Amino acid sequence: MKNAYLCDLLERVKQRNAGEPEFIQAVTEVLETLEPVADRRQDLVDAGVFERFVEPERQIIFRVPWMDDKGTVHVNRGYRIQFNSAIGPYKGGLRLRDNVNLSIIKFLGFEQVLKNSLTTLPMGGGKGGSDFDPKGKSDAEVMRFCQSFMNELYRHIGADCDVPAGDIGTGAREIGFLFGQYKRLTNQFTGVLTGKGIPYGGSLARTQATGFGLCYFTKEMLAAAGESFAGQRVIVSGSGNVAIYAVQKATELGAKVIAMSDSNGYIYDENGIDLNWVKQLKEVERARISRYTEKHPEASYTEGSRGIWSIPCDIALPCATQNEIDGESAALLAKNGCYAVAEGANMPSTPEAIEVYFANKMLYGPAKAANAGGVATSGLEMSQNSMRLSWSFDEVDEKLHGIMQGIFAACKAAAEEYGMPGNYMAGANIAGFLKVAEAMKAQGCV
Ligand code: NDP
Ligand code: 2IT
Repeated sequence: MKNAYLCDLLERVKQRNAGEPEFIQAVTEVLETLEPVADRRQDLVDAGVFERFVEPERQIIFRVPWMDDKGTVHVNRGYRIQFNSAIGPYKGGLRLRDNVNLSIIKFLGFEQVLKNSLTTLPMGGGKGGSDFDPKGKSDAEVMRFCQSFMNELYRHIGADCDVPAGDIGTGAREIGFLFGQYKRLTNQFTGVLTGKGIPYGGSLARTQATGFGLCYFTKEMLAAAGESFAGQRVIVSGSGNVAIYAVQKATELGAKVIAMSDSNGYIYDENGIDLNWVKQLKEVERARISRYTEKHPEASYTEGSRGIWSIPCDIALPCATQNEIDGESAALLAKNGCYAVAEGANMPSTPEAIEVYFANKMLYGPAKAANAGGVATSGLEMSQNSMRLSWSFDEVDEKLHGIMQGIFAACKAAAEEYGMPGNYMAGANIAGFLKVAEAMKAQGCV
């Protein structure tokens, strides 16, 4: 990066947020790709938009005490980062995972601002969560945690203020408990959370949306290069909400998905993954992916989730977590003939991995564009809640499809306009940023 102003800003971000490696990683990538914007748009520099853009509007950290089934008290830490409200209420998921910390929630909130802008819907960006992991807890323990979490969070959120949703560890069960407690505390039935169950205001197709949207985006990216999913060998990491519906849609589009994983290890099934069995294991039994081979002894299970990237494939869809593909894994993918990576997870590729993609002229669909279908459909859930109406599955799916096509077109156009054709990472960052930046400038120094 040559732009002295952005170099200086990045230096200050690093100093001010020392000890937050994920946040610094996300900001570094974005500022580097925004260089041509800063070069051309002195007005945005003068309005302090870049400085304001990298500082969250509000950061809330709170104690979450809860009691387990044996009567022992536990104390977790809750977070909600309200990053940017220039184009709409704060919007973004809640992550429940033992490794959650301020750095992770801030990077997610920062990326969410750009992602939500790309959807074209009126949503600002935020993220939250806790270092509580629902894995291995009883339903009653999860409920008590969620109620305690909401006992503090409710005062900071609202349908026109901040609308949380799911992320890692937060699925329909958790959203239900959170919604119930919000309603009890406020005596209001509003669209304050998305990802709700269908009987109480959820949107059809929200469960499928991130995985389906990832494949709709990837389909566009492949088509622009004269390729398609048909007959391709695909690896999908993870076996949670995003991964499962990415496998379903990629298969519907003609691909053969040969591997999936969880945080313990990966399965490899040359016959194509039996998704109904994975759904039974993961969605119903909350079991480990290692049990896949009980029904498919011809498939293999290997301990350690990173090994999944050593399997030869054409297309890789990382759908587990941040930094799951490092430079070494990316080099293996390239060496084995993988020509496209599209990200269902947030920031799954390290900067070194991204360098490998570009050096090998691979197609690269960055998370904030490729996985925006989840939050886009959350936006559609908000619309339905506001209208007190609900749309059919096909109606929502069709809108999602159109939004993902629009996001790809916007990334492609911005990359070309700013002299980096084919660089959808730069295109996503620039297109997402410009809308938020214009709104921030118009609203003055706030
Ligand atoms: P889930 O909790 O449903 O599934 C997460 C999956 O990733 C599980 O298979 C989990 O394995 C695995 N995983 C989680 N953490 C790690 C880790 N540290 N190392 C290896 N594997 C891990 O979450 P989602 O499917 O909702 O989220 C997956 C990714 O997609 C996240 O990056 C999330 O931010 C992103 N995303 C989610 C959206 C949504 O709508 N849900 C929208 C956009 C992005 P295990 O079972 O062992 O925990
Ligand atoms: O990372 C994400 O975009 C999500 N976890 C979904 C957020 C949402 O508000 O639906």
